[in-house]
Amino acid sequence: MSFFKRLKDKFSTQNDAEKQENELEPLSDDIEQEEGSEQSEVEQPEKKKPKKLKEADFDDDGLISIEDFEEIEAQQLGAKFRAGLEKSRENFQAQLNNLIARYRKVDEEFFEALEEMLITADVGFNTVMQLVEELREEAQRRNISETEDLREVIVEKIVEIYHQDDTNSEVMNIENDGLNVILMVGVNGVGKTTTIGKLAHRYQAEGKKVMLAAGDTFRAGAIQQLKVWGERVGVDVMSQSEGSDPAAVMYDAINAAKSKGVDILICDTAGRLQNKSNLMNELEKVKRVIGRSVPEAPHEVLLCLDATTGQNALSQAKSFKEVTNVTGIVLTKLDGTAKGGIVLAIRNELHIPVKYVGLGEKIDDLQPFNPESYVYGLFADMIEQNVDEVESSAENQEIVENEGQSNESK
Ligand SMILES: Nc1nc2c(ncn2[C@@H]2O[C@H](COP(=O)(O)OP(=O)(O)OP(=O)(O)O)[C@@H](O)[C@H]2O)c(=O)[nH]1
Ligand SMILES: [Mg+2]
Repeated sequence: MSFFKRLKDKFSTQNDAEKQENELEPLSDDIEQEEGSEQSEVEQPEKKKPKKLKEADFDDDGLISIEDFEEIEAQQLGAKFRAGLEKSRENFQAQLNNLIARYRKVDEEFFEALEEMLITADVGFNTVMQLVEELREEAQRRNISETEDLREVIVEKIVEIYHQDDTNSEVMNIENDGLNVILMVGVNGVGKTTTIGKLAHRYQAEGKKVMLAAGDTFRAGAIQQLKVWGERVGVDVMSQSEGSDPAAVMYDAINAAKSKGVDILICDTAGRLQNKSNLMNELEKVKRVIGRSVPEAPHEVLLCLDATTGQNALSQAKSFKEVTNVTGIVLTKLDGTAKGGIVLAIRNELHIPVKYVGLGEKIDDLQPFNPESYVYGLFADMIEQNVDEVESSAENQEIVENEGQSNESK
């Protein structure tokens, strides 16, 4: 199965939407259909299983199969990435179509133009050089001479290049027993507090007991903002007054979390400038206090980066990496940029995994990062169109062959 077909089958709800539309036809049509059922059965094209579950999909205990569950989950993820990456997709698809139309033959000029396109989309210089070098080799190895035939290889290579550096995984280091502590860090306004709210919502939905710690005692209104998220999600927020020592807030919060049997404590921190050494030192103090109370903690130090700041996000990450052991990146506001390539730059140039991406402001707009759903979001229309074209040309080929055979037998 081709790479594009696999992505389409996994993430697309295209066929389901059609099916659901059909299901919403007025009742009278159903009756009509029943009358002429023989004919309509013949005409029904083969469609993918609907996302809407039928009674038969549930077993005696009212549960659905793991396969159905995984299928629905992948489709929902695909739809989220598709919606969140709309701006980037419009940009990436238009640029790539343009390049393919302008340079029909695969040659050095095409590769140079592709390099330029990817660098402009924030993919990062070193990553682009590596990606395009591998494309050159692949094109030569597979004897691809038309740029049109490179579409799928380009998208496939993006996923490969992401996986290449797989020493760190996207999976969160969360243990099932005992208290887990997540520390959220980053500069002002990148989305730390919002991400904490969304993350609390996710974990709570998974059945975890969650608590929040209002460690941003610096900015006026920050404690209140976290409390609002706490109320929205329905979790406790531990706080002290504005201006108090963040390390003391964390210390108290950890004790409270332990006594209440909390599974996951998520700690907010003040937005800090990467060049302010006192603020960066304060972060180390917070980390030390957390580590003293729970030896394995913090289990995750998540650095929030705002995707719309492009290459600046990379330099922020480098500074934070110097003072604290960042275990993962949350790339926020990916919905707000047309330069979604920043994900690849972060992964390849910083060697820190992107664990979550923010695809909007709503509570369920934080999604675990996965390179396949990401490239699907970046190229969904192109992927679907390409698969449809290949399928219809295969069908036409079959018709021609069948006609040829029946003519021969005549
Ligand atoms: N579109 C979009 N907006 C987001 C996303 N994440 C956060 N925001 C918005 O970004 C703004 C800043 O978010 P905060 O969570 O307050 O950022 P912060 O890092 O806590 O800011 P400080 O506390 O000032 O350091 C808010 O308006 C959020 O709604 C996202 O994924 N997409
Ligand atoms: Mg905040």
